[in-house]
Amino acid sequence: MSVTRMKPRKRGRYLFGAAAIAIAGAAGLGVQYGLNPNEAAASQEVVVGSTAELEAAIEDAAAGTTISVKGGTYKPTSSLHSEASGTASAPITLQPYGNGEVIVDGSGLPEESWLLAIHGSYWHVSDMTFENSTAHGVVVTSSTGGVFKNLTTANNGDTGFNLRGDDTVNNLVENLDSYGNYDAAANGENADGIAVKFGTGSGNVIRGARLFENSDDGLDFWSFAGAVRVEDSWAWSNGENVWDDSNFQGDGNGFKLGGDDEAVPHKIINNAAWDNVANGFTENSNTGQMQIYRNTAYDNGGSGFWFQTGTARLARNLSAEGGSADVLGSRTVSAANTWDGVSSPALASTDGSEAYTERGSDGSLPAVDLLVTGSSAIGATMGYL
Ligand SMILES: [Ca+2]
Ligand SMILES: [Ca+2]
Ligand SMILES: [Ca+2]
Repeated sequence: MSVTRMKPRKRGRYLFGAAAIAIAGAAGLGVQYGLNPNEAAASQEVVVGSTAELEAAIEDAAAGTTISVKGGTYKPTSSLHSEASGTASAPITLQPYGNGEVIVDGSGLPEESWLLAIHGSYWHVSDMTFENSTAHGVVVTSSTGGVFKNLTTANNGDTGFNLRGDDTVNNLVENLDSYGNYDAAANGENADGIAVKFGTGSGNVIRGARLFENSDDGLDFWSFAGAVRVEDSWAWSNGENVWDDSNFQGDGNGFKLGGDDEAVPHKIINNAAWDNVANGFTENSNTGQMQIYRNTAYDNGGSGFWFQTGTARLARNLSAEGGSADVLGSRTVSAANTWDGVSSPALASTDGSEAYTERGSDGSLPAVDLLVTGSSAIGATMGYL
């Protein structure tokens, strides 16, 4: 007598309680409730607890899918990849299950693989770590309406977090920690903390980031033709050759605000750059009318602020202890900065170790005294404006 094994049930797939009730209640009333059968069917949570389940869940994601990942370390052997899009009302959500700590470790990937590769819109990814990739940590291509919150991208083989591609619109990257990223293949020339590069699009915002100890730059907007707003973010100790690379090529700017002859009016507000190998804030070759307001540069190897060729407007910025003088060109507009004669207020602390303090439970920046002045007239607040 043969034994027939029961086919294992697909576990961990169920409707959100509230969604299930809403759908049941809306049966036959889809129009009235703004639901159609397709949307209702797609609205589901997938709970994953193994690497294979994580790979499949991302591969199978569709508008309305919530992927909830149990606490643990996941080690995929190929890129976590999706070309699916959510919608504004039915995003694709990737998040921890409950309060679990989720680490996605890319050290088992083939060479030159991106760890999380999303080519689509309305993804909401939060509260997870992507580390040790053989190339980029997270790459989000041609996304509208993405929300990437409380992520850590660390020790990857190229840039930690990337937005790129045409039609990169209205994405929010909030409270990112991105550090230790290093592209050995190019001797550190390319690995930034966060890169918004090689694309176009408006409405993108970076807020509350800590970008440090990356081989190239903290932040880099090379060849991106769309204004980005960067606020309340810190970049430090980028470009230091801690990898003992005898042909090291990392640049080491805190905030590199352009390149490849783009002219883009980025808004750079209430950020701080310290202890970077090169400049704190640099236009690179961006000639656009950027707004550079209430930022602090301290003890960078090059200039605190380097805006030589473009039309940037700089106001109420604090620069101190730069290795080189601040550089402004004839077309910049400058008022009420330290180099305009405003005296630098006293700094409460210059102890950089404070910046490593654990974030708040909601992912917010830690409270520090580092580079705090208490001034409402000049420099960064070292918190949220
Ligand atoms: Ca570089
Ligand atoms: Ca760079
Ligand atoms: Ca270089």
